[in-house]
Amino acid sequence: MEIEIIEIPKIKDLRGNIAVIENDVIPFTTKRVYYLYDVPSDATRGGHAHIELSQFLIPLSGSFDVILHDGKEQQKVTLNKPDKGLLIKPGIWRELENFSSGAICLVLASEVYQEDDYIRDFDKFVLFKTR
Ligand code: T46
Repeated sequence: MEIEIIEIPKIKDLRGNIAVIENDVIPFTTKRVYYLYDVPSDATRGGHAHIELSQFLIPLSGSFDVILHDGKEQQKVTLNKPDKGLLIKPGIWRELENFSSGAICLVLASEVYQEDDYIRDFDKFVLFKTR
């Protein structure tokens, strides 16, 4: 499985950095933005896949691990740089864990929230992938 890390273009000067997501930096138009914060270090978020939704996860602050499963293979990636985000396409199971103190995960999503786009049962996900 390919882990799709996208580097966000940035403008650096002595006052600090600006990272900008526009045009074709990510391969979808953002319809929703949300963020995870104040996540306890022993908590796990995610634990589902999406049928249609694409998302782009950015570690605005701190770090966390994302475990991805494509129905056959599992891989783990640590996000810890605010100018490097993770693209998660539809049909990928994801779990987020090991949040550092103060970590913030910003998510750009291709669709508004729809509960019927979620597969929240791993066995159903594996079945979905074999269809
Ligand atoms: C994902 C990971 C990274 C809403 O009403 N609107 C929203 O936009 C979102 C994201 C959630 N919710 C409600 C649905 C649940 O009642 O908030 C509650 C918690 O959502 P969930 O358990 O799905 O949260 P996470 O952190 O496990 O998953 C979220 C996203 O839902 C998911 O798409 O990939 O963050």
